[in-house]
Amino acid sequence: MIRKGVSCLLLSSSLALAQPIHEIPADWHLALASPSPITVKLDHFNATSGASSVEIAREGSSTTGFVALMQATDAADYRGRRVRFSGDLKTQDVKDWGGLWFRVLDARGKTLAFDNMQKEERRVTGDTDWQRRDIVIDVSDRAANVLYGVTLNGTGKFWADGLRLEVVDQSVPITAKSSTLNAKVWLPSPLSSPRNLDFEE
Ligand SMILES: [Ca+2]
Repeated sequence: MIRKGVSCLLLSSSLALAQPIHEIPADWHLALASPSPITVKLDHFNATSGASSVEIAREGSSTTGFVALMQATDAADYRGRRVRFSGDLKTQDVKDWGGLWFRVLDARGKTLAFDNMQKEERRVTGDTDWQRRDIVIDVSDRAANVLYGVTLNGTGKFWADGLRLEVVDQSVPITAKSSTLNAKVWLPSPLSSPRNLDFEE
């Protein structure tokens, strides 16, 4: 996801930032590579679960760069099982695309499976009202952690709410095959189970 020529920052919800100010939801982390201003905040006017969603906005004329919210969880509850990562997504004037993403990592940090909805027929772009979207993936019995979140590539406004991570049976078709990628990814401290998936805090 990281593109050359663009500075990359990894931020945690525990960090206080001088400029710009990001309201990163509790238990989430922010990864970004953006040459133009971005805003991350809880939106109390647009929500599909509870009282708030998360809104990511990115300005500028260049669509180069991305913003990702991420959370890591121990894979114990999902190892050797098929999981569905789903959520409600909404966009406004998104140039390029937004989506959910999900990554399975082994104990050495190697990627065992990955999906980010980047393919043309699955990405969310332009103006869209709330739609339920999902990623279905087989978590290897060698998995140590799962890493997941939402991403906005390019510019515009993107909302997410009501995320859910659940085990499903084998009748649910997968959206991505397992693949081994050697690129190391940054792994925040894994939680024992997902938290604040509905962006209420
Ligand atoms: Ca919510």
